[in-house]
Amino acid sequence: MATPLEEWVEECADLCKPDKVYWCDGSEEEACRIVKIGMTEEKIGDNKIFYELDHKTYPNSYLHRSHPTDVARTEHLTFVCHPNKEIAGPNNNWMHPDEAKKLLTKLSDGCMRGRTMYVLPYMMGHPDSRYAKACVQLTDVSYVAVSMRIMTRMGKNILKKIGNSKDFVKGIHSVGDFDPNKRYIMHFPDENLVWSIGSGYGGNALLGKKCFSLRIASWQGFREGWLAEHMAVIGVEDPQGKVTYMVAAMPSACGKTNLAMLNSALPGYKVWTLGDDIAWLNIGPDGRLYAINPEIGFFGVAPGTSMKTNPNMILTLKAGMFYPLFFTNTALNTDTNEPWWEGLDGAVPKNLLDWQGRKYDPATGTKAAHPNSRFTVSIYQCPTVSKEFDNPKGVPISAIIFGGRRTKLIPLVYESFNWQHGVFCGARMASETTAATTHHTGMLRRDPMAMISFCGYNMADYFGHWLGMDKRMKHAPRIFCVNWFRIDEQGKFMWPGFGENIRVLKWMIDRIENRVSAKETPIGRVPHLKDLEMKGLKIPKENLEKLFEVKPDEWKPEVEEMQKFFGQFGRKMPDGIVDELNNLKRKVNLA
Ligand code: GTP
Ligand code: SPV
Ligand code: MN
Repeated sequence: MATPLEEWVEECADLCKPDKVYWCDGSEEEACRIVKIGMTEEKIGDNKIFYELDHKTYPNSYLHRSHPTDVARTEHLTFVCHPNKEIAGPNNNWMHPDEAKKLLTKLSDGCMRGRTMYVLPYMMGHPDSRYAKACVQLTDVSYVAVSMRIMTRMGKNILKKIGNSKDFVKGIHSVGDFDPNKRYIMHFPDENLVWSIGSGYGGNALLGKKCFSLRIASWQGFREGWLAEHMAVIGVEDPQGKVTYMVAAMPSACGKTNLAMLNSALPGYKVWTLGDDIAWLNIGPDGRLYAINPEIGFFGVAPGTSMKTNPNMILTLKAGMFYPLFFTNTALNTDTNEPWWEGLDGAVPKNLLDWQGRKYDPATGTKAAHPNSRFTVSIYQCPTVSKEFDNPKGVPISAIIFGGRRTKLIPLVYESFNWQHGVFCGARMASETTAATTHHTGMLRRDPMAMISFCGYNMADYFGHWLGMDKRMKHAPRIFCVNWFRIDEQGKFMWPGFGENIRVLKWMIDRIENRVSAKETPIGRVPHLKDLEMKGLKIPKENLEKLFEVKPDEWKPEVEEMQKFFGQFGRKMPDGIVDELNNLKRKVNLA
């Protein structure tokens, strides 16, 4: 008798009609074999799937060039298919599940002809964790099959775990013919199913990541009393050796990976890495909020990564402990056979191929690496990985940080007055868009909790769920907001960022430990300058003051924008948020 899993795989194979079906065991030997297939047999246009890079400087590494139209998540082609539109909310594209399935069935008929269908059993979360979920993804491309091995706990032991049960998360993925007109990323939350066709890129194709661990898991969390969030998870160790765990929600390409691997500029302080993109937050038996990172890899932004900005990441990329490591859409230095991207240390190499494999001429003013070029690498290679990383219980969280990319207005750091106000601070977040999605970059967009692209249900209900967490926790974390991206009149960053951000984290710890007071402003509490450890950093006092300035008049248009955004949700908006908005309006003289 076939198991429910075997039946499902067979059904999908009947529809997609691959030449072969191959069940992955997740071993290193298998990964080597699949990478070889990608280097020799498989192609995207004229490009092979993988090119071997120099293994002396970047051990186990390969370059992947995606289809040129397939370089980022495509939010306009992403749908959340609840049985009714109201559940999906104005924050999601919606299609009725029957209609979506009809469309996908048509597009998938024979889509894997001539290809192999890889069956990938994997776990999001540590298999011993009660919060972990067993999943199976199907895919027809080696890049995705092996990327899933880097990003998730993949292996045949998961098949045993699933056994005869129907309780596993399903993912169907095919690159189809990469036609953006036939590209869809569809979610069926009530069936724990993600179905994606036409894209091989990151969040569109590694279905355990954004699709399951955020969009579907956020819906599960809503119904089961937990939170699935777009957050980094870190432990900050102070000079006495005490570790304070924090999570940080920041939109795509706004600093989570860099924060997760922060190399402290303050002696005695150290940041331990637990996650750089996704956190699942559960209330533990002791009433505290616990975080696990369901992933085991980084799919990180390459441009801007250097020994100066993020030395721990450069060391991770060169560590060579785990097979393999991918660079996607970076440039290639043909003299050394090494990957290259804008912002990497040293001079621009003379002989570069750009991300599409064409000879690069800097005189054209274009970038050699795609701005959303990325690396895929195991977290176990990270020199700062926390010893708690594999703890199935997760780590107890003392602070929640919300941070956007704002060139103006938003202070470097402020603390919320209480939980409800903190949730409002998250809900009113906005950020300038980046290359992580196929939008225009640099436009201000409302992005509550950095989840606008990932909340798999009506965001008004999501806000209500956040507000309600407070009553169920005995020790709620403090909520802070940060902005590393303020610029001055000359267009230069006013705060040096990266390793210097530890000064901001230290202030948070001092607040949590009740060691310092803070200055009340209409939007929250900002530091007294004397409480910010500035030793070793020269920033003129006027600039520092500017980083914490809150002028009610400047906030008026911002508050009007928030109100407009919240307005979309109509009467569904929870009272707690409406009350906080009204308070703020009064404080900036708008009411
Ligand atoms: P996703 O993987 O898309 O979710 O992004 P992320 O939030 O992990 O962003 P990441 O840390 O990769 O940073 C994206 C970009 O922001 C990179 O180009 C970084 O160099 C830049 N960045 C990160 N932290 C800072 C900072 O403190 N200051 C400044 N100025 N730039 C930063
Ligand atoms: C993001 O865009 O937030 C990412 C990259 O982390 S992707 O996996 O493509 O979503
Ligand atoms: Mn992300």
